[in-house]
This record gives sequence, C-alpha cells and structure tokens, in this order.
Amino acid sequence: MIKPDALRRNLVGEILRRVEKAGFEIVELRMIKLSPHRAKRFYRVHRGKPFFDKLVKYVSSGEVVVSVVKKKNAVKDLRGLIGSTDPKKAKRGTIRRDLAINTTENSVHASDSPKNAKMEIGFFFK
Ligand code: 3AN
Repeated sequence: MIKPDALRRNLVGEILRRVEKAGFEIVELRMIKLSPHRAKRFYRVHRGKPFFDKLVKYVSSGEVVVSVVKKKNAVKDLRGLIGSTDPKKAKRGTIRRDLAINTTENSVHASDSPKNAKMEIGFFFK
C-alpha cells in the first residue's frame, strides 16, 4: 500500500518504479480512500497501542494506492526494499529511508508474512 503522505507528494510513480526495478510484477493496482472504519479494521492488530488513533486518522486522511505484487520471496524482499518502520533507522537506499517523513507518515506498507499477505489481499481485492 502506498500511503497518503506519498500520494500528497506525487511519489506513486517513484515508488512503483523502485518496486518494478527490484523485480516485482504488479498484478493488481487500485486507488482508494479508506474510511476510518475500514482503516481500523485493516490495522486491527495495533488496536490499543499508543499510536493506533493517529495511525487510523492518518491512513484515512487521503487516497492510498493498493497493489498486489508478485515475485519469488516477495514478502521478505519487499520488506527489505521498503526498510524499517522508522525511516531514520531504515537502511540507505530503502524506500522509507529515502522518501518517508516519519514513523507514522512512512509512505508505504507491505505485508509482514505470507499469511498476512493473503489476508490483506482479500481485504482489498475480491
Ligand atoms: P510496518 O509498517 O513496518 O510493518 P507495523 O506493522 O509495526 O510497521 O506498524 C504499522 C504502521 O503503524 C506503521 N507503518 C506506522 O505507520 C505505524 N506505527 C508503527 N509503530 C509506530 C510508532 N511507534 N509510532 C507511530 N506510528 C507507528
């Protein structure tokens, strides 16, 4: 998912370029706006955490681009390409290190396990 901070700064093309260049094939792609209700559902594992309300407000504050990308070892490699949650701690050359603003406005989301990928794909695509 490309998050609202990236859309506001016209970074969709730049992010997709990096993903494609790293060998991923885009198999689904859609721009949507999450309601606060759907955002809460998407991030339900974080319910109760101190950053939850801020996260829901932020991710429903503008359009997002959701996508399914395909590659061998996709989950691990995409997590590597996007970098750590906190852009200051992300490795050089990662999407978050280069483009993200802070830990909340961190430009991109990627599923953290094949199981969650399956769930998240089902959440956004029929
Ligand atoms: P990641 O996106 O790196 O998998 P998660 O799943 O732990 O990180 O967190 C989901 C989202 O919640 C993050 N992308 C970020 O926007 C927000 N978030 C996580 N931890 C914090 C934090 N300590 N402070 C503010 N926002 C956070």
